[in-house]
Amino acid sequence: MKTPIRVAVTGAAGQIGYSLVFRIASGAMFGPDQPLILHLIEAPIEKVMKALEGVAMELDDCAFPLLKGVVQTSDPAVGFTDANWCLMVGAKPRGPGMERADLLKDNGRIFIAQGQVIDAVAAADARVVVVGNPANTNCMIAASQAKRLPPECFTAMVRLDQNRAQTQLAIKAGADLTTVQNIFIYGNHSPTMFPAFAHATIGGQPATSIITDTAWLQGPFCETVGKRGAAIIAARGASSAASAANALVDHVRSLVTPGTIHSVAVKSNGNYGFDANVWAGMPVRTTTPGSYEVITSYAMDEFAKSKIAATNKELLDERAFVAELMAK
Ligand code: NAX
Repeated sequence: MKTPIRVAVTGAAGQIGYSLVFRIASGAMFGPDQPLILHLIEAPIEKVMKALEGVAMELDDCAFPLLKGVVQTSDPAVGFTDANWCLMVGAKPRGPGMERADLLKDNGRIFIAQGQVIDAVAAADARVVVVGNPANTNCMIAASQAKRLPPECFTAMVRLDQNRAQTQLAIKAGADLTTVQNIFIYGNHSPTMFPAFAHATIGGQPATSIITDTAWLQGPFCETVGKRGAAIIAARGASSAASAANALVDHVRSLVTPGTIHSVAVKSNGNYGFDANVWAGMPVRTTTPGSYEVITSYAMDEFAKSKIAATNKELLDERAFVAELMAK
């Protein structure tokens, strides 16, 4: 029997949390032979902590063989202690009339504080994954506070966007989903993201040789993927939750499975024309469990370059909003 790993989840009583923690405890994220201890972290609000207690009770009631313990806390210093994986889902939602700049700053404060705590108390091999929006910028903010953990340990999730893009290509081509490969997301987790269809394959053939409607690829395809979150809200009256939790399972599962190539938002280091210091979606290959190398070999045509320039600009604008916060 392997030693249990510690998996911290913020916002564990929220929508995504409620879909996520049961999948983790079942073994979907780390595999059927990896026992784990869940650290459920929530905001220090009585009603929310009560709801978290209910989540923990339901985890008990599932009798998951791999689940070796559950910590419930509103104190990040307790929740992140010795955590091998820090899954940062909790964030403040955008309220009515709230400006994007205010959302960036409010969430920035959460990610500054939690980034500092993670750096101080998490396990030596800790990996941090940010889901709470604006995910790329929150990830950059958390990483900016780390003195011990290198920036490569901090990733943000664009896997939901990759999954959405894969499905849209399969539907358009009338092909089985599993035959669609190499569709990667570049840039921000926002409507400016770029699903690079020119590199995708369907049944081993270039996707563009099967879907020859370039106008559809450049227009409705990119828009549908970019605005899918809003479409889900319009239909469901609530934001994507089960699919977001599923994407986080995929993100981490791919990161612990050497050889997997998948979309992750990472510190750009100047790759693909992104500013060196923003966290941007791009393809990575998992090398050893929890580590990866960026795949830098994909060539970009003029259309792709213009899409990347737009999403890079948005990331730079977001960084400008929070620069003061990070400097403190
Ligand atoms: P909910 O509002 O249902 O849940 C968020 C939870 O976070 C709440 O229970 C809240 O109490 C908790 N929380 C707030 N501040 C906290 C703090 N300082 N420490 C610990 N917990 C805290 O939102 P949900 O639908 O679960 O979405 C969570 C986040 O994911 C949001 O920011 C959302 O925008 C973002 N998303 C990101 C996606 C992505 O692909 N990167 C897609 C789905 C989702 O929209």
